[in-house]
Amino acid sequence: MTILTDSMQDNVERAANLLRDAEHVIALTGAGISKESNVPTFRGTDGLWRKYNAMDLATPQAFNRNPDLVWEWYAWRQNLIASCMPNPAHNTLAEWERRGLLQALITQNVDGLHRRAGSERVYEVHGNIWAVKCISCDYRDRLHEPVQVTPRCPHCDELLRPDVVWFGESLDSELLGHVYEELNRADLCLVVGTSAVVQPAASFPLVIKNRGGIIIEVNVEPTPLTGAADLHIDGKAGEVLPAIDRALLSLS
Ligand code: BJW
Ligand code: ZN
Repeated sequence: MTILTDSMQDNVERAANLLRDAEHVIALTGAGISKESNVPTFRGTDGLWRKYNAMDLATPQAFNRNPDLVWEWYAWRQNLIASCMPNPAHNTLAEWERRGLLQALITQNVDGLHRRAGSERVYEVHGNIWAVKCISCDYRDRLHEPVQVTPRCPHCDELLRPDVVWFGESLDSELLGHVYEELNRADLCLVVGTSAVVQPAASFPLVIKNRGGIIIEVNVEPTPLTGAADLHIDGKAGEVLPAIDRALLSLS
């Protein structure tokens, strides 16, 4: 178990009190929650965008230009993610859902680690790395292993693409409708491991804040949301979330 500094422990206890008193808690997670599972983040010192240009890989234009290159990158990430396991931060959120403390989990991550940890009320707003869809017809499927060659549609023979949301693409409108229902019900948003720069997800917590709700942010760095947060806990998700859980258990 990690030993926390006094100020960190104070913040952890404040978070536990806020969570205990809230009525409808939701979480928004980003790549930072999976960092301790060894899934690379996008931004930051060893983030994916340091090595690769987002515009060469995560846009529909990039896929039209060079589908093999884009698939090569996704296949590399699928291989990497297949060998990763959920960490104590994913596990804590799953446990809070089972205990009725967490009503919904909105994630920008495509790695599927929240579901693997046991979370069920998960909204994967940027899609899932194991999902594919045809660029021409309505065909969709789930992969069971990393792709080896650029896959094609069994119905129309056009290219299949990863069913994820690239820059310039809209998020699924039905899913977004459910997300906004949650945002409009929630009185506390726990924001974990996101740089909060990619819209519209970065603004989700502000919907709650603007209705008088609370934002608790857990991140190893400040973000554009930090100013709006009622509490920023500067620490690793895999250490802070289990610490909040211990504090919650000692309250009850
Ligand atoms: C730890 C930690 C530890 C590390 N513990 N913490 C308004 C203004 C300007 C631009 C726009 C705008 N509205 C829309 C746009 C355009 C664009 C956008 O937001 N651009 C900005 C970058 C400026 N948005 C879009 O295009 C979106 N679509 C859209 O808005 O549609 C409507 C529309 C259409 C056309 C025109 C205009 C509007 C779609 C966005 C899709 C993003 N897709 C990606 C790829 C997904 C597929 C894949 O994974 O391959 O999603 S990009 C990438 O960024 C990925 C992530 O989900 C997303 C967010 O990243 P995240 O999770 O925050 O990760 P990092 O790496 O940025 O941060 C990690 C954090 O963890 C850091 O803070 C660390 O400190 C922290 N950390 N270790 C705790 N152990
Ligand atoms: Zn097709």
